[in-house]
Amino acid sequence: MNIILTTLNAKYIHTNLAIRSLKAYAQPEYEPVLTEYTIKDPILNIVADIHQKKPKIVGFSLYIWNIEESLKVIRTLKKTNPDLIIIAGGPEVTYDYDKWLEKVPEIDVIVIGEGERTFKQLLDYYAGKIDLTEVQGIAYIENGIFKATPPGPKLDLREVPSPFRFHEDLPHLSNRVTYIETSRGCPFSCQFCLSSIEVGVRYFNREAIKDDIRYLMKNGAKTIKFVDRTFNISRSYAMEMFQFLIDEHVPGTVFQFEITGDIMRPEVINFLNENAPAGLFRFEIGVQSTNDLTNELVKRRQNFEKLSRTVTMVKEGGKIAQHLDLIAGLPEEDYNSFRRTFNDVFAMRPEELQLGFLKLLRGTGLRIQAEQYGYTYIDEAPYEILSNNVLTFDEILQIKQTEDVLEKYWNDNRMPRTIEYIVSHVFETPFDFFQQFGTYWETRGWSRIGHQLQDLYTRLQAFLEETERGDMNIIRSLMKIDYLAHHSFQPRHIWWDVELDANELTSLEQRILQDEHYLKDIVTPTRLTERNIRKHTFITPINVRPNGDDAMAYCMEKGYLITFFCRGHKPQFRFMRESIRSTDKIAMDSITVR
Ligand code: B12
Ligand code: SF4
Repeated sequence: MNIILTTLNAKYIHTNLAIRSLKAYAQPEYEPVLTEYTIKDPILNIVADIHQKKPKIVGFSLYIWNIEESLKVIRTLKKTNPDLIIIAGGPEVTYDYDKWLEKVPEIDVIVIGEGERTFKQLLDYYAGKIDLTEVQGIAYIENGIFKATPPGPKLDLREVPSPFRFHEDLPHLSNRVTYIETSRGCPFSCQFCLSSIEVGVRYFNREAIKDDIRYLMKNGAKTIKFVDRTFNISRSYAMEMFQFLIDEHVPGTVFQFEITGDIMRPEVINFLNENAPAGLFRFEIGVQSTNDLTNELVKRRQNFEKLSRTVTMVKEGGKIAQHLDLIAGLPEEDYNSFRRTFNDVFAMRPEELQLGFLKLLRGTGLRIQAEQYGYTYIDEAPYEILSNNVLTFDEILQIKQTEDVLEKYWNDNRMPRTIEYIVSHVFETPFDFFQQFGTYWETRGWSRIGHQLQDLYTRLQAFLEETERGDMNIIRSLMKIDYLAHHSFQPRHIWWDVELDANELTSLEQRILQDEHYLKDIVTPTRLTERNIRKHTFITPINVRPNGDDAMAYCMEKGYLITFFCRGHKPQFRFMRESIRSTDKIAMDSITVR
């Protein structure tokens, strides 16, 4: 029996864990062939590829990001072979399955919820071993009548075989994300989330997971993401895993986790701060909203104070990158409340902050309560909201405009000093900066085009100059430092006009040569020659004097920023006073590059 398990991933780097788990469970009796595409692939290419494999059964793994494209594939595929059996599974069809069956007659059967055992039972049915009514947890239409069978008991996950031992996966481990689960279910009940529906948390076999991780690392996996809904529900379990990963990780591997911030104990963070190698772990923390009423309405119990403590401690530890998520459009969170949420969270200066817009997922409590909160939303996936009783579509668009600049100017860490200055000294709040700049950005169509690094600088400068915001003497100086900090060599392009003529430059270089201490501690054994100075330094006037090791500290003073580039090192900075006399030492303050 020729069986295919397939899906359309959101992007090439993603992989689908479900089809691997289904295959592992179906073996050894059945040998489904795994084949993955992306939502960007042309429909006909996908159809042709599947068709040429001559399957009898094709199972589709369906999610919010692929349902629309997958349905096109399913419809076309069935036209090429009406006898083909199409099985659909995944969170997107687990709810409203009666509507899906009615809407898409090309689907023969839908598997509801957890799929491993049910899928194997279905294969048994198609192999003639059992009756269809014996298959647990499916929905189908028979002679025009809708039928659904009751689900079986939840799987004992400790006995589920490993989904990671397929040879065909090995070549891709290093360049794609490997998803791994150590538990299923979530004890919380956030009404916008599908994971709130399943009751209880079940764990996989710990030792088997450790073996899987060893195997994945040995075979080149670089990014391993745990899909557990909140990895740290059980402290002892999380600690055991962290310890294992610290002890046995292969350098270069990154492990990502979804963490619940407020239940993370300080001793766990202290442990990580002391023991985890920098860059080994990355935490994703859903904050969603800091509005108490909103959290109460969506049944999300969250202690923002404790969450802030976690984020701050992790940040101070400097070992673990954090990504914080917000959702705009939750009940009773109007524009001003969202602005507050944003600012509350931005105050922690997370490395990455992402705005999401509420999606009314099939099966969730909020979708059922949509009318009560006056939600309007897109009928098709991803069911994003357009408005509710406290937020208009215009306001949603205004919030959306912050997304692109937040991504480029904060999350990408292109100009930390400049943005820090702007959000704390120029605009009333960080949200106001990102929002107003975002609107300016959007109006000029910049969200639809690519940008070189220097464009980001000229665009920010244009915005601030045009809107007459901030002291450009300071801002331009900070921008110069940020720009140069992003280079490993003398920049080919600068975004500002050259301000020094050849004579001035030469005399500054001569001045540097006079200072015997200069460069010595920057790099040895570089000889102090005119040629070397010209080759390795970049000199530009600035109006602020950076202060020592604190990347964000500076004082107002006119002078020159001397940037020294040396292969294999981050650029080194020195500040030279404008009024320097031949006997003065060049200020040796360095600037830490974040
Ligand atoms: C990995 C992941 C992603 C990846 C996508 C990876 C990819 N392949 O492309 C990324 C990061 C891109 C992503 C993004 C989003 N995601 Co996401 N994501 C997940 C996550 C964390 C893991 C999925 C997984 O592998 N689970 C483990 C497998 C084994 O479980 P499973 O998927 O449920 O599969 C079982 C059954 O469903 C069934 N089954 C599944 N497929 C099939 C197929 C057949 C034939 C059969 C028989 C059975 C079957 O059997 C499986 C085994 O029991 C889940 C949460 C979670 N832990 O499940 C959310 C989740 C799938 N995401 C969700 C959402 C809402 C989103 C976003 C919209 C969030 C946002 N930003 O607003 C975006 C959308 C992206 C887009 N471009 O539009 C929702 C799903 C809603 C839905 N109806 O699909 C989930 C469930 C989170 C939640 N709790 O609400 N996501
Ligand atoms: S949002 Fe997070 S904590 Fe809330 S139910 Fe979903 S997975 Fe659980």
